[in-house]
Amino acid sequence: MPIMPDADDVVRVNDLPGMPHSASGRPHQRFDEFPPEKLYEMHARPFKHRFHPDLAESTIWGYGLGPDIDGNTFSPGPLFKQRYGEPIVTRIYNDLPPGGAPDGFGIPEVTTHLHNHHTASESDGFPGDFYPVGEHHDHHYTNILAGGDPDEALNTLWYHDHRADFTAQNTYKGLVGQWWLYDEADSGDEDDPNHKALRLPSGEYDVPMVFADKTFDNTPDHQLFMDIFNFDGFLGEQLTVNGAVQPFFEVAARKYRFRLLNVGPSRFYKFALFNESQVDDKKCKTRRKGKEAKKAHHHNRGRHGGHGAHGD
Ligand SMILES: [Cu+2]
Repeated sequence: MPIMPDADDVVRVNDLPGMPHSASGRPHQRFDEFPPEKLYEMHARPFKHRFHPDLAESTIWGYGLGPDIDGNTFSPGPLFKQRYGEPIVTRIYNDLPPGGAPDGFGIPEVTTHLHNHHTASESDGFPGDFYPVGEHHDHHYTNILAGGDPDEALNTLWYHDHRADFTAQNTYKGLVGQWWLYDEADSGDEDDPNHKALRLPSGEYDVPMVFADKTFDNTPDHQLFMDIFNFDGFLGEQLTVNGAVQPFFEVAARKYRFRLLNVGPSRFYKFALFNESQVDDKKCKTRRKGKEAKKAHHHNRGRHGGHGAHGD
């Protein structure tokens, strides 16, 4: 199973000239009161992504930085690990293809919402705040508790394109990512000596999983397909996790934290964990099928600099 790269490693920058820039023209509130301690720059842009070793590369949309477009653009996007009390700014450029994509879905206008985060309106990725190709917007995340209330603490968040009427298409095309927020309790350190810390599994044992169902078309290069006229809820034929079709993840015999995120477009999931010594015959069959598939999927592991828990 691929693991998304840490945003600090792939999209963190030292300077954002002209900060804070507002694509909507509305000024940033209380910017000077919460000066950013970390800066990020991401470009929403097309790149080539392989969902499965048996599939050709699909051109989808993701977030990245730098001239190596296919090597440094990601979907799901870079994984943000932030902390309460540390304001940041993320600048997002719209580098999508003018006129859109030839596959008939997705619109090259963006506005990026950090889902559930307590964000000032001009940084919140409001659906109507979309901007065209070539423009950029600075999202100022103060990372303070709403009303100073510790019960308002949020920890597992995600960001996604939010363009009015095209959110499903643009997110299906890849404009999604996970965004974590630590605090004193959920501190990101399982050995934290602080008695208030939950000491949840951390590091490589704290695992993002972005679930998305996708359909690939019948052309020789198997591009991503979406039926945009299905308003009852389009369902993809293949299940992907972190951008790979049915990947495997080898685990150590210890506690893990799995951060399960369903990014749609429409499917419901029922998740279960079970011990292989306890499965009945029917489930064993499913599992055997999985084992055969494992060989084919093997090199799906470790993409994006990912890791298996052991020896991978
Ligand atoms: Cu959302």
